[in-house]
Amino acid sequence: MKVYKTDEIRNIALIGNAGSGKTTLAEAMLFEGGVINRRGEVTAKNTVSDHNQIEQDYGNSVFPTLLYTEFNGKKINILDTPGMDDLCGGVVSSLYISALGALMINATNGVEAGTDSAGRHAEAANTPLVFVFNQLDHDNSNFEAALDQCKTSFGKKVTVVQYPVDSGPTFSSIIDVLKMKMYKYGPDGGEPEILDIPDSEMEKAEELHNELVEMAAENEEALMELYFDKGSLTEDEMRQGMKLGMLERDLFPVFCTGAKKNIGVGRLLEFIANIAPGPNEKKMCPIESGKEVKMDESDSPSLFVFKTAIESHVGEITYFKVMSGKIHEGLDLINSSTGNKERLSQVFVSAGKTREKVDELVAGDLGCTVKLKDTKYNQTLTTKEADTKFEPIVFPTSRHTVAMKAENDSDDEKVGEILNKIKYEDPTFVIEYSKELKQLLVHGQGEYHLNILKWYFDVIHKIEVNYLQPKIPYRETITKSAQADYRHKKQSGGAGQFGEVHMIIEPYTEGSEPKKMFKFGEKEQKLALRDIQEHTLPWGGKLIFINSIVGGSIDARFLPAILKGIMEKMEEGPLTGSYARDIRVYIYDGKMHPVDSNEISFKLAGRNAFSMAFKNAGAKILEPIYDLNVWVPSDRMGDVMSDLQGRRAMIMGMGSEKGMEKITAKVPLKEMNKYTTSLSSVTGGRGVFNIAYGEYEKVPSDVQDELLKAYAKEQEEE
Ligand SMILES: Nc1nc2c(ncn2[C@@H]2O[C@H](COP(=O)(O)OP(=O)(O)O)[C@@H](O)[C@H]2O)c(=O)[nH]1
Ligand SMILES: [Mg+2]
Repeated sequence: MKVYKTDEIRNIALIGNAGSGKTTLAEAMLFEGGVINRRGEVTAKNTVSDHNQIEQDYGNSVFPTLLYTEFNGKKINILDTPGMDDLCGGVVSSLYISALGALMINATNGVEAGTDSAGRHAEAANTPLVFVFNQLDHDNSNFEAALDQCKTSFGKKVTVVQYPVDSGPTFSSIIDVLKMKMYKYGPDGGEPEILDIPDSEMEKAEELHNELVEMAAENEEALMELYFDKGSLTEDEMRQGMKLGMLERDLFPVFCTGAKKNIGVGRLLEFIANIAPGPNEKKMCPIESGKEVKMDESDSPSLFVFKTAIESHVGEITYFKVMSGKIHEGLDLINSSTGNKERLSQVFVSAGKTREKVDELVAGDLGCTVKLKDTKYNQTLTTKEADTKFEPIVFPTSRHTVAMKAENDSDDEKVGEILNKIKYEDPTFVIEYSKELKQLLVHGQGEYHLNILKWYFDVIHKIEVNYLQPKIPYRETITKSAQADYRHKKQSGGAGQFGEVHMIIEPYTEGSEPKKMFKFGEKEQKLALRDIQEHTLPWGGKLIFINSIVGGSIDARFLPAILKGIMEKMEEGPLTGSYARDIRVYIYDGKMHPVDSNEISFKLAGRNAFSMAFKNAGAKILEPIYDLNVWVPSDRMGDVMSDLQGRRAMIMGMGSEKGMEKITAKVPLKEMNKYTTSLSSVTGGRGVFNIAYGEYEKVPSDVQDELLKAYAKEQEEE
């Protein structure tokens, strides 16, 4: 393959709802560019893009696949992405490295769940878009209705460049209002006849042409003036204006295809090759540290890894974008995250599962390599001198968590190893062993996402694994002050043990001051504040430990042991065994024995005094509350709200955002089980949400009673 220069490269991500035709379009693009000479079909499981067994089993793309085609002297790198929002990791990374997203619309269905989410990811990545209306050959396709929906969701930036003359089963002709020509395709698509626009369409075509010219002129004053002077723009001026508009994301041009029949694909490629922004025209990915490099072949080489995949017989394949300079086989670079050396033993371009070795790749191009020692997605390879490190892609936080358990305990270790590999293939899986819950937690994007994970265990590794509901990390705290004394004494046989501790505990809140006087019934207790230690607890919250001992009733050397005893009890809270938090403890008196007092004795005395005081201090169970944002179509607001009310949600706000209603709420984690599925079912798949830990709050008393009962039962059984 010839070496393509930076301005001869285009990187596009195909995005949109599952089933809109991305994989089919990618296939036709490769065919049009002569990279393949026969088009495969998704249903026949023989497309270049959906080459993984899991994709063929599911009949759907699961990973982003890197492909390329060559057209009009340009190399067009294509990232075919999955449409299910559960698999959005691949969409996010593809949009990050592309200068253009092609948002596919199924003209039968209009704006779908995956259209909304793909649009949102493109916005977050600041990636320009074209809209590709596909499936125009369907009986029920309705270009106008789908276009209206897109304008409602994405605004009037959505501007027609093409519209179909005859959508439906006889679909064969497209009017192009940029070229002001009609493209007429034969039954096998491919090369069209380029005809004059028929009189019957002229008025509509001219109107749309003028709209397009206006949109193109809008982004540059000079063009706007020309347009007012002449009343039109030349093709070159149009190109310049459209490119600017696209780069600003002020113009989303609309194209028409019938991907399965290869209709409109060549013309779309021509537009991408001639007008769409190149890699050096979109703003460079920001750097975190090191030298600021330019997307130019003359600069020092650097590359950014956006995907790692494991393929049988090959091992790990590392996909990257050349960010600066040029790279070739045998080049030694360093990984700027780890400082380790890596050699590019081979450099490939990639078309699905086939790879072709190339001599050189220059800034802006996408490719892959194999046999790197230890370089994963989001890392930069660069020269030692430049030490450039690009900012990582920020993947969406998880929305669904399960606890994973091998059916046979003997498989536990293997399960851990497999998960550790899979998490590098799909960055949106987050694996965590919770010591607190004693569960292996897998965080993902939704139930579908986690079902895909299970497929690996069932089909590839043949290990039976089960998904369990994750336990809730409750906390315990107190709501009022209490006092307790405890004497630990053991004087039978051998060395004796003796320690006595008097303590007061009270609730701690951020910023509150310790007190010098407490009153329990008639009894007043005055306190000296001799030494105040603030301990930030590993599980959140604080323990304030105050030495209020006067007159040497306990030696200072025993205080660490008392603290240790309290900490032990806080790790295993007195109510339900959950971590305790936000408590202030005053140790104000006690007794020692000249011979028998030792650290063990004071640890036990501290622990038991704390436990006794805790139970008299209005102890409460706390539960984690999450901050939830939900976006729903307005006609589904009622259903979504009543579902939230059933989940003990506290609604914090409501508002409109991009044609959707946005609800913000606080919801207990306990009630968020399977929210992905229920939101999807009440909103016909269009509702989306994100969720993040907020704070701990006291549980309502009925929930506390339930938890206490459950804990008592558990203790009995043990
Ligand atoms: N009739 C028709 N079917 C299409 C068209 N494009 C794709 N398909 C079919 O729609 C289904 C989904 O296509 P696919 O490319 O997998 O969609 P993706 O999920 O967006 O990648 C497949 O069965 C395709 O053969 C089209 O333009 N017309
Ligand atoms: Mg696909």
